[in-house]
Amino acid sequence: MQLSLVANVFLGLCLSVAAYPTNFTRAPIIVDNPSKLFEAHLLEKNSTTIRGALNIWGRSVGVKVHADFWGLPREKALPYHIHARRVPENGSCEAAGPHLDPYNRGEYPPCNTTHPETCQVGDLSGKHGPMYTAVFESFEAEYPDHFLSTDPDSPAYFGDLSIVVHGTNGERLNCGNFVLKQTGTEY
Ligand SMILES: *[C@@H]1O[C@H](CO)[C@@H](O)[C@H](O)[C@H]1NC(C)=O
Ligand SMILES: *[C@@H]1O[C@H](CO)[C@@H](O)[C@H](O)[C@H]1NC(C)=O
Ligand SMILES: *[C@@H]1O[C@H](CO)[C@@H](O)[C@H](O)[C@H]1NC(C)=O
Ligand SMILES: *[C@H]1O[C@H](CO)[C@@H](O)[C@H](O)[C@H]1NC(C)=O
Ligand SMILES: [Cu+2]
Repeated sequence: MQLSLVANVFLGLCLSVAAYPTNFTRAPIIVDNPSKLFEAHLLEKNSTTIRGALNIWGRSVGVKVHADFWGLPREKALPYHIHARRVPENGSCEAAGPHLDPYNRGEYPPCNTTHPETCQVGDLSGKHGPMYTAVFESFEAEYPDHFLSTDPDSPAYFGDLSIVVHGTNGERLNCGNFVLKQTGTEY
């Protein structure tokens, strides 16, 4: 009797430990986001030519992202992400820390665009494609993302974080902090 209880507890622990990695990495779809617009502008002071901004609106399901960047190198695919810390006063993109990754995806296995729920939440270019410049030195895109939150109580909240644009070798080229631009209906 006592032995079977111990065995059951042990089995239960094993099962929960074994089951944990199968689903702890998947990002939940965020619903009922507060209707807020956040904007992150790349630094004007930065030593690169790369400038632009990311606008993100909270929606009833996830968010809408609008990316608008220029001064980019031609025929390059540049990654960009939401990073987990703010850029400090000195403008150091290094200080923005790692990606926003509330469900501990890490870098491996790499983000697969056909399964965005298994990507790091902050990995925008992994989920939606990098900034690609063919003929022009600019990049514009608009897309929905189901996994970001405009609610400060959510682990997927990005409103007090930053974006970083990377070079093809992963180096940090320019960055900027999100600020609240508008509360209420999307325009
Ligand atoms: C994993 O999935 C089970 C069953 O679907 C669920 O009860 C549990 O809450 C999930 N765990 C996590 C950490 O999401
Ligand atoms: C910039 O500021 C941050 C935070 O204060 C600090 O950790 C970092 O070392 C500074 N970097 C440079 C290049 O000054
Ligand atoms: C991404 O997922 C799809 C569908 O499951 C699969 O066919 C593909 O091989 C995956 N790509 C990579 C690079 O793992
Ligand atoms: C922007 O420029 C460099 C890359 O050229 C980057 O390493 C740095 O952190 C950024 N900040 C400033 C203030 O230049
Ligand atoms: Cu990044």
